[in-house]
Amino acid sequence: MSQMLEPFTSLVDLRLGTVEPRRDVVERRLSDMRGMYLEEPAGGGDPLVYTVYGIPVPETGDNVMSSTTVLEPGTVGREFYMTKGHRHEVRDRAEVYFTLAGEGRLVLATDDGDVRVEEMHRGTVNYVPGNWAHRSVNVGGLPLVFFAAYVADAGHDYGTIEEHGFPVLVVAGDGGPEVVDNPRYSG
Ligand code: PAN
Ligand code: ZN
Repeated sequence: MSQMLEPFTSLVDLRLGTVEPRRDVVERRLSDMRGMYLEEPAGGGDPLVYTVYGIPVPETGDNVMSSTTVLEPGTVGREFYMTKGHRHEVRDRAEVYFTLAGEGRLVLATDDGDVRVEEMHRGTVNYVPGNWAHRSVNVGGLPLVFFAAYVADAGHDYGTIEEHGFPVLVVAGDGGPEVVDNPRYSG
């Protein structure tokens, strides 16, 4: 049996994506994404790529974990800034993404190499079924801000994506974002 929790309330800034009270903030910089882009990042510094503001609860199957993600605009080569992407450690755990600001794409893939690319913009609710690896990509010029909620015992498995990547990349094309095959994908 998990412990009884007291009800509590958090406040999300719908434009900035920050959460009050601040409990658990994780920053990912370009150096944390080493090897995930086709091209080596050019230029100096180590820019912030995204921030996750967590609303932590005990990691049990009867709780719902939630967070906001603020994904900065930018590119490495032709690839847009993106999250690392992961599968859930407990593979069948599902998740919901609700976009508050910005414009993005949600790339999803199964172990069999099935792939989907879903739209993200203010108001979209993306359902991420269990067994689909997922990564979000900022294809706009402003921060992409979304709220995520998932079964709290899901856990995050980054290793598979770090090793194999996703089957497709989202890149800047002449007429806007394009989805292209990932030449380095090894399924
Ligand atoms: C999200 C992600 C968040 C950051 O809350 O964890 O957007 O992406 P990475 O975890 O891939 O770095 C989620 O999908 N949680 O399960
Ligand atoms: Zn997830």
